[in-house]
Amino acid sequence: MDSVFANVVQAPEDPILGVTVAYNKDPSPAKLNLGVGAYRTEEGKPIVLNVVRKAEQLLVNDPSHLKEYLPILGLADFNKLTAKLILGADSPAVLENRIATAQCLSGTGSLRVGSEFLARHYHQHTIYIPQPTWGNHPKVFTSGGLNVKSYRYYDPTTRGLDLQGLLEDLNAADAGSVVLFHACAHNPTGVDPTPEQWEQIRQLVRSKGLLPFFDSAYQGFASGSLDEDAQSVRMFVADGGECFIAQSYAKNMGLYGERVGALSIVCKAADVASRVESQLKLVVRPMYSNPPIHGASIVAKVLKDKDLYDEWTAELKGMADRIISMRQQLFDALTARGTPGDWSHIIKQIGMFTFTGLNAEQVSFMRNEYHIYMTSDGRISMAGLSSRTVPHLADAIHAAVTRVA
Ligand code: PLA
Repeated sequence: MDSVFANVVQAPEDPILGVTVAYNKDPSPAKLNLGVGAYRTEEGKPIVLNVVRKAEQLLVNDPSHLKEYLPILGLADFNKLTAKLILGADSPAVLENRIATAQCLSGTGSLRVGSEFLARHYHQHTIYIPQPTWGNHPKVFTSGGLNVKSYRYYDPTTRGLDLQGLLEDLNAADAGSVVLFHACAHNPTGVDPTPEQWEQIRQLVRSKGLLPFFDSAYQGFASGSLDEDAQSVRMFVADGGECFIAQSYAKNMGLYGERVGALSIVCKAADVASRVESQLKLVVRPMYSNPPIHGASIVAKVLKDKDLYDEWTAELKGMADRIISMRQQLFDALTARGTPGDWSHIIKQIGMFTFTGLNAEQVSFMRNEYHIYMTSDGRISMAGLSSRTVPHLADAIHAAVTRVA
């Protein structure tokens, strides 16, 4: 008898996580995974931050720390502190209790819960996402019940922001549309608006009555400063208007597999926020009931304790600085090889990734000949690189550019 699933077709691997699957199968000792954005040390190893180890030790030693279910919207302390982290402790929205926050399954889960909430309670179901954007965005929002459209963002000829195109597209968007922004360190381009450009965008968004949805997956990872990387979001919240924010602790606290993040909905009034919060529970309860306790407890410990917090920001700055130094080293290595083309975007781009401009053929050449793995759009994770591996990557890029059209 045939299986009742005999007609199920083989699905393709995920464009980002599938790179790791291919990498794991490669027996070459020279292999290098620059696909997924996961931080590696100078030795090429994953790390658990010291501050996270300390917080975990405190939790283990605390007999009052249990494994009970959390409330539907998660750990209350965690939620408060997480909203403060992105908005600033002195934010009027925080002080006036105008924020509904749900602890969610990292950044992805926060985006998804936000999407489901919008599909149920917001009159406009269209969300505009930048072109290009993180590959999972369209899938999350479509699965979450929204219609996805895109706005121009990146200009390949200048390797910079297409501000004109962005403003035109948002100006032409249907009234009330949701607009997704990367709070900082745009993935995959590494191109962020300047503060002046953000201000222009903000004015347009508010005058058109669009609803901003910030994806903050890299706070602190771009500049090394948590406050600086939150400026875009704070600018929008300062005008008193509403917005959605999805936060992730995967990168900035290295809690990837703990799946810890939050969705915050900033409202105009406290009573609205409290009703919104009540409805968020109805979204979450049938989906996964309530979020996991471990990661959120670690984060709450770190954010609550001044010494741990200071230690965290120092470790975070160390990671951001190492990534920035990898940019310089790669740029210098290509310059030393006389690799054809202008590579200054490597040092200009912001955050975890360099959007190299390499095409899909060059990417597959580098995989086949040099065992270097990256996404087919030519994005490389600078956080996966180290001083030891820069020459290998530079050789590979040089060969790809000179030998593959
Ligand atoms: N938003 C953006 C812009 C991201 O780049 C990522 C992760 C997420 C949200 C979700 O992260 P989280 O759910 O783990 O908190 N992007 C990674 C990993 C780092 C991935 O694709 O899942 C990337 O390599 O692009």
